[in-house]
Amino acid sequence: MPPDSSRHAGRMQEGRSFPHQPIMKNVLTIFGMTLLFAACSSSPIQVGETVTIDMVADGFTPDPITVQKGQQVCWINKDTHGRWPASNIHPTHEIYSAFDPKKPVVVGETWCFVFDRAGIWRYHDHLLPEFVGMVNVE
Ligand SMILES: [Cu+2]
Repeated sequence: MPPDSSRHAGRMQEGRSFPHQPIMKNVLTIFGMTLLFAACSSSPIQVGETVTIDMVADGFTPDPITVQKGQQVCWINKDTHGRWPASNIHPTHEIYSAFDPKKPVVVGETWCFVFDRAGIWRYHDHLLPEFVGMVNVE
């Protein structure tokens, strides 16, 4: 009787532990992937997130920023007059000519641009060229 019941108990424990293993593995895998994703998303900013730069009375904020190639960056005008973010060099904007709304962004409006070229892209406000910024595209 005692050997039988102990063998039975042993089998029961095995039977209990086996179904848990794949679940624990999945939990650990998901946990690991979450950590990896969190580590990757801290910096630089990942493609797909909305990256917004405020155009305020004293310039651009945040500045500088680092994004991945293909990232859309939006400039929102929180100033009290028209603003115009554009690629250097003022006044031609020829370093990255597509990086230019070609007209002022009115108060409260947003202008967005997708950076499809890696590089360090310096820009300025075409209406207030003393305001400068930088987008680092990796
Ligand atoms: Cu300019």
